[in-house]
Amino acid sequence: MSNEAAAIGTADRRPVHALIVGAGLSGLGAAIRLKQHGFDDFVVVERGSDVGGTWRVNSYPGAGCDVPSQLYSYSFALNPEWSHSFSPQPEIYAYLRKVADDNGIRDRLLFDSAMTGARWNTETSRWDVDTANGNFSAQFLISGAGVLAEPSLPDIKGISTFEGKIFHSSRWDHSAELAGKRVAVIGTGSSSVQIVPSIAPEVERLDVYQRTATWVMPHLGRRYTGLERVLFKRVPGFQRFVRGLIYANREIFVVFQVKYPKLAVLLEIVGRVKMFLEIRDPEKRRKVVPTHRLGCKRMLVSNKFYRALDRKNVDLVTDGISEIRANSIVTEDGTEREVDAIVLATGFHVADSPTFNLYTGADGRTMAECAEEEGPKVYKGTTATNFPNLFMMLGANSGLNYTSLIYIIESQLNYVLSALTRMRELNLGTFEVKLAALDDYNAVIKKNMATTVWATGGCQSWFLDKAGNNSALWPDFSFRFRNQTREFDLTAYETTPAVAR
Ligand code: N01
Repeated sequence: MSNEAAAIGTADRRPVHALIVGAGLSGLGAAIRLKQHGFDDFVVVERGSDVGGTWRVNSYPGAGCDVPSQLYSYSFALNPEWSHSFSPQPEIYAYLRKVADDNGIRDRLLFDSAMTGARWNTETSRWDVDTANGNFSAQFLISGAGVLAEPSLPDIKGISTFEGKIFHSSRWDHSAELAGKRVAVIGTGSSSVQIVPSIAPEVERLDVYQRTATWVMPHLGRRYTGLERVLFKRVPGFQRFVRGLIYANREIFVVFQVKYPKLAVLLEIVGRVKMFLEIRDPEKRRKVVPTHRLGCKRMLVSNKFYRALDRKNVDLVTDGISEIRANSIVTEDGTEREVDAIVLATGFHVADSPTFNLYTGADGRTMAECAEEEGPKVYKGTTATNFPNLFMMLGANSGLNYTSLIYIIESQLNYVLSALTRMRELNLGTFEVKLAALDDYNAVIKKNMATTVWATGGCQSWFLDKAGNNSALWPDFSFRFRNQTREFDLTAYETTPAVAR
């Protein structure tokens, strides 16, 4: 630590130029890009005991990525070794561990170091960050805490009285023996469609509790041939070329979801044919027909889910759950079904993530309080008024549901690096986005959002916040997000000079 750095921190706070929260896709990427660009004075605090974030914790049976493998890697670390065109979770987790090793950032990672609070200190113009493993004074804070990281547990009467195993999909209890048992899965989202076919053949009985039917599309995954892997490895540019083609192909979904949602009817035909071909039981087939436009909820992708539902040992329950008892689930029609274990595939807190309580801005309000009072307002998905020198990875309206989030993360990292470089060149100490710039930006987002399938498709989804606004997704082509984050647009910000210390 330099003398200058030591002078900036207080007695119990370690001074750092940048502190990164989380060692998932965002935090790991941020650490590597900072190091590559010579911003060497940073630490990464991670609540878990390894890198990987969502790809470390989501270890449920069948976990995998429904975005093509070729897009699911950093642009600076393509992986010619993917075994399949859509990767299983263990491979993605292994890839992220390897990326951490190959890029020499392990010495910056502080594991078992949950961030417990970050407060903007108006006197030092720095972030006071408390963690389970020491306290820091950081000039810049990069939050990579994750969007789908905080499990949403259903508030069902009697749930705490259940005596069997009960756990959330993202906190899979690997000690729970499900083979030969009566199991319930609550929820039919992206996690459930991977879990249900994986456990259905081994359990005695499986009750799948569906609140809302969602469109399921064919899974186009396959194993890569040896030749393809050799080409990826040995032919310069080949893998990047394939990646480019797949990227362009995925952007077509923007046409269905954002530009002309009515066209989604064409894809719904595919969904209907799939129901017909994969479910023989007419009653079950009737129950899986969605009542919303395709894309309104995140489209599901599976060739196994409907077939699993069609099994004799699987029941698709669409009556609402009224109560959970010591050994059973009771539905609103009065039926009681005995179960030994319950899997809660019930999604995550997104717009209402408890993480937002941890960040306290310049006026003393937390991010959660600001969002409650004004709605989650973020500029270019990354910065916010009242939170100087904070970069939020995957902040409001930067999410994508049809292509790789790594593309957005890398766009944001371009913005972060451009900001840090400009600040250093101009000898600036702080930045804070101007309210006018923030409002203008969000007015455009709101306008673009109005005609999307997420707003007009007739469904509830985790994309929407309490007020019914979609604060999760980016309503345009992903390359437009990339374009707007190429350079740090200093004119949109209030800045202050660096203080000589
Ligand atoms: O969660 P979800 P998920 N009683 O919120 C139901 C990503 N992901 O973990 O639709 C009964 O989608 C709820 O019902 P309803 C991906 O972005 C990616 O499956 O609200 N049911 C719904 O069916 C995805 O979108 C991959 O009516 C209740 C389900 O639980 C996101 O993670 C793989 C209930 C929750 O579905 C979240 O997916 C997996 C209640 N009280 C996940 N509460 C990839 O492959 C909720 N539900 C990249």
